[in-house]
Amino acid sequence: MDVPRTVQEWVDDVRGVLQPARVHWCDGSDAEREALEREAVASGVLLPLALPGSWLHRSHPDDVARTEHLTFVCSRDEADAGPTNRWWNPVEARARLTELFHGSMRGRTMYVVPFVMGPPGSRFHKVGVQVTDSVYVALSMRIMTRMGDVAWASWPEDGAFTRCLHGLGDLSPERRFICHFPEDDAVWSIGSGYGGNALLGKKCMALRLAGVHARREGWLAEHMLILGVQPPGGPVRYVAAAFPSQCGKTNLAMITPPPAFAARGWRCWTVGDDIAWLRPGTDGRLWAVNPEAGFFGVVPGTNHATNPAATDMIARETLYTNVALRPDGTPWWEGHDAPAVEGIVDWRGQPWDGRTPAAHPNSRFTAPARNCPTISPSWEDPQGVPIDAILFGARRPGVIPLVHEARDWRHGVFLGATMSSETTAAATGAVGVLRHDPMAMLPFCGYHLGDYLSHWLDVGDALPRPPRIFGVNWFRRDAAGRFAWPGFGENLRVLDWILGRCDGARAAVDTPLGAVPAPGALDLDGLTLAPGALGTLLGWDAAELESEARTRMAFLDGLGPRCPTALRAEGARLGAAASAHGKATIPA
Ligand code: GTP
Ligand code: SPV
Ligand code: MN
Repeated sequence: MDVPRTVQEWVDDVRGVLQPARVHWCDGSDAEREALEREAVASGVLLPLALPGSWLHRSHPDDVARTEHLTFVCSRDEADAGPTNRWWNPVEARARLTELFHGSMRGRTMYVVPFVMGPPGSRFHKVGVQVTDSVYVALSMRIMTRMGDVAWASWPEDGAFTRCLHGLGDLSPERRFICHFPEDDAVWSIGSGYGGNALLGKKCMALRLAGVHARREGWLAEHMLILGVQPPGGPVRYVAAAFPSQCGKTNLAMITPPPAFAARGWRCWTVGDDIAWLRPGTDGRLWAVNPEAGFFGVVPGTNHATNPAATDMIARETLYTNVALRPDGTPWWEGHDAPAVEGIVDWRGQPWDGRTPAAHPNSRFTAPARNCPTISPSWEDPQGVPIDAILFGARRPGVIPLVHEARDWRHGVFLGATMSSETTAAATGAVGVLRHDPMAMLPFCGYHLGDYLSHWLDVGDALPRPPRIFGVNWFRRDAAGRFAWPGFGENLRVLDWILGRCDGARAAVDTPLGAVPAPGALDLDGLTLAPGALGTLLGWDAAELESEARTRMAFLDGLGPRCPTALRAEGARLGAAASAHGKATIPA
């Protein structure tokens, strides 16, 4: 297959600036993977692990998470980036980054990585080409995307591709920039080798830039997992769920039914764990694909009790980043199945002191989707899968119930648009700070957030059979500060209620925020909750919700005049409903 001339010309251009010693065009073959792995071991970028086909990469200690304050939307008009993005004039951004890129690959290899996002040949797929000087990034792109010659074979007739320029630079956070050029369908990233900053097909292309296309073309590019849930004897039903980074997407996407449900024959199927592209189908429903081909998941906390599917998946052909190493050459982390042993080397490569985390809290696995034991037979279906319910979830120690249901699409968009969640180690900065994160897209929306929310309303208006929308919160805490809900596999109980609601078959009671399970409507067979836990999980307090309504309104006001008035009306309705209810609490 010939390389398209537009690609050849672009690669020649950037090569002139970067001045690498060598250029390697990736073909995606196994022989190439083996050669790149050998090269990476020789240069100290990868250490072999005592797990089949698996490697450890230790990043620069200042380069362990996304850096949102260094991530820019470089639209021509500043107003198009909106109040929640950092904007940089595209001409100035290009000039500054060209300086940094200039000669930055001298003496090094420049990898040209063609890739496809979405099932090749489907109406969902998009192609990109990433240039990088990181062999770790090239190998990661091979797992996370359909990489190599398959891209040339899937080249679109209009020749449109995303130009992804990536360089490690000097890895200094002072000279680290991740710039998006929506008008040119391009990303330039320098100074970081970390996932979301460096695997440009992922957040940069499949969310920030794809979102701009999606708005124009009437579809949605979202920070969502896609999960198939199969009740006993029934067909598979699909849900899509948006939770902020490190708030449980991968774990829910790979959920294992709890024993009481498994015994009755429930099955769950993984379609995607981080990004969903959703389009209206001819049947009036919303259909979703996972544009990725692998999982870039949080390692700490992964074990056979929390996530057996991921635990099995990452026992082979896995690229680990910033985990600890045991003397037998196997990886270890906080929350591993096995207890710590003598002689652990921490994520920095130092003897572990036993006081600080051995694995970085944002240490990650990169593993191919095909190795996931729960991967759905439909995960590469070019049509996607039809979505029955959309979930918006957040990390909220208080106020927000375990589950609540929106009255309709508009109310659901309000619930998603105004959700907030505690920050996590997935991005640099303070952890545990409550912030608004609309649809879990605050860091990933590549255009004006007000326009994005209008687009959500428009998509719903055009859908004859829209999914129902729910809010969930696995992270509510009791008076002693413990999680009131066991989470993980037990979350299937909530999905069961949600699907029941979609069928009109489960009871609910209204609260100002939305409908919650009526007493007895949540299937708790085989689960013992602490006394009072259900009250904590489903109860509500009028004063708390009034205050919640005020914060949500203030957030919408901050978006300015481009924020849809329909959402403000929902905010006002929430405030009024909360004050009208006085001090009511749902008896659980
Ligand atoms: P990103 O890859 O950053 O987008 O994260 P994610 O949304 O996929 O989150 P992930 O599933 O990796 O979970 C993040 C953290 O939340 C891990 O430490 C999990 O152990 C924890 N977690 C996930 N699900 C649950 C749950 O149901 N309850 C509790 N208490 N913790 C959970
Ligand atoms: C997230 O932070 O939401 C992730 C990891 O999924 S990254 O790919 O770095 O964005
Ligand atoms: Mn994510």
